[in-house]
Amino acid sequence: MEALKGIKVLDFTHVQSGPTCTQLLAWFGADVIKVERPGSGDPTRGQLVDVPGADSLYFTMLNHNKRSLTLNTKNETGKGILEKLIKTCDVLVENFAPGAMERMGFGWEEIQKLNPRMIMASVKGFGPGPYEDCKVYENVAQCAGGAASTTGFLDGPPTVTGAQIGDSGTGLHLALGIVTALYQRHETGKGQRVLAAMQDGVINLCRVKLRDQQRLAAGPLTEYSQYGEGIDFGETTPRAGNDSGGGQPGRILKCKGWETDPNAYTYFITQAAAWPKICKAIGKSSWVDDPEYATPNARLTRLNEVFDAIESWTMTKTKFEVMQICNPLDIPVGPILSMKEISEEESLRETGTIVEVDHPKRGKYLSVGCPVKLSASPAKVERSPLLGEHTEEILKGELGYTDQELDEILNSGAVG
Ligand code: CAO
Repeated sequence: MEALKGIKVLDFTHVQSGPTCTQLLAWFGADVIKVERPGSGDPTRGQLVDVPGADSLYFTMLNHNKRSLTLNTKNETGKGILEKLIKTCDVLVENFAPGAMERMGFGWEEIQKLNPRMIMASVKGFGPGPYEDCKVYENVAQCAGGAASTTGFLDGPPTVTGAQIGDSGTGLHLALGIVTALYQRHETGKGQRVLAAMQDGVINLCRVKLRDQQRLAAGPLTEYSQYGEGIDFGETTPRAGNDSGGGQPGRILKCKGWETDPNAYTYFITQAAAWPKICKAIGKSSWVDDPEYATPNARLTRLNEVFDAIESWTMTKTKFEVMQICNPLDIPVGPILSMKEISEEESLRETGTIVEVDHPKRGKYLSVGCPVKLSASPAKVERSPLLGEHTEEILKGELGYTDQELDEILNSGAVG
């Protein structure tokens, strides 16, 4: 039994943020009907194309387990079909530019009138305020949400991260809002609006950086490397390079092969409790009781020396050997895994986090499966739909149009 079986989602999402959300709902068992513009569909179908004539990986990896309905929602017949769909679905998800749903004639007021139980969920770049009308993309959200100003090295420019925290991160937030609203609907019988602004989602993920902003009032942030290096703090949370955010000094260190392999590195945390074991492992047993090194406070001004010593040791081992040696000793380390290594990792295939999917036009490709595992609702990853693949099935099966009505709809240009 799938957890969201019976829930119908009218999916007006495109690009990345919204599709991430509806893909999760689909994996949890919801029937997700992706509404796409006739002829072109979600613009990502044709972006970053690697197999000519086939939907791109950008699209296929974000739209598993959905059905595709082509519908021109600005055409009169199309509007009528959309009204019917709104009446039969539980959730409408959209990430259009601000005001697009209203311009289409389907703002929250109209949707409530058509279906008071409908949950209308939106991703927007910003919440209400000076920027609410702006169109926003991933890196804009990373910048406006505080991630870029706190990422990178102190002597370098603000930096964006490879993790799509603005798009996929906001999609995750929205999915939680939707299932929460569905839960509340059991009590109230009514739908509600759910808004996840990309700026807000990124700020939420940067929570510890706002923590540090406030801690500055009480003095320098001693766990940041710049403290040990004698560099003054300014008025705002600085970029911390690869420092660990939890108050335990950590860095990325070279491992065997670093000269030729850009990912032959390990993360290494000098967690206080593990200090004696770290010293013994790297051949510096004398540091265990030496008052110059024995306590976290004593080490703060010596972190460069400490990490240099650890690195001299990690450079003699592969990143996996470092893991094998340190894990049993409870020394927190982690290999820097490349995307190639992740795609080839057997254990990730076994858990369904990395899955191989077959597609009629592009053949087999790798995708990321559902990252949240429900014991009673396992997610089976199915390929993304071709454009309009389920149009007829939905119009006849869900909305009850006859063959003759279907012909009229086709002739009207509302679908196709
Ligand atoms: N039938 C008829 N019209 C349709 C349609 C359909 N099936 N689907 C979309 N359209 C229309 C919309 O109604 C809109 O028309 P108007 O401009 O006349 O209102 C038009 O297509 C364009 O939609 P859009 O505004 O969403 O697209 P855009 O390329 O201008 O902007 C984006 C893209 C992503 C910047 C914008 O949608 C946005 O800011 N979304 C919110 C934030 C977000 O999710 N960003 C992340 C995107 S991933 O990096």
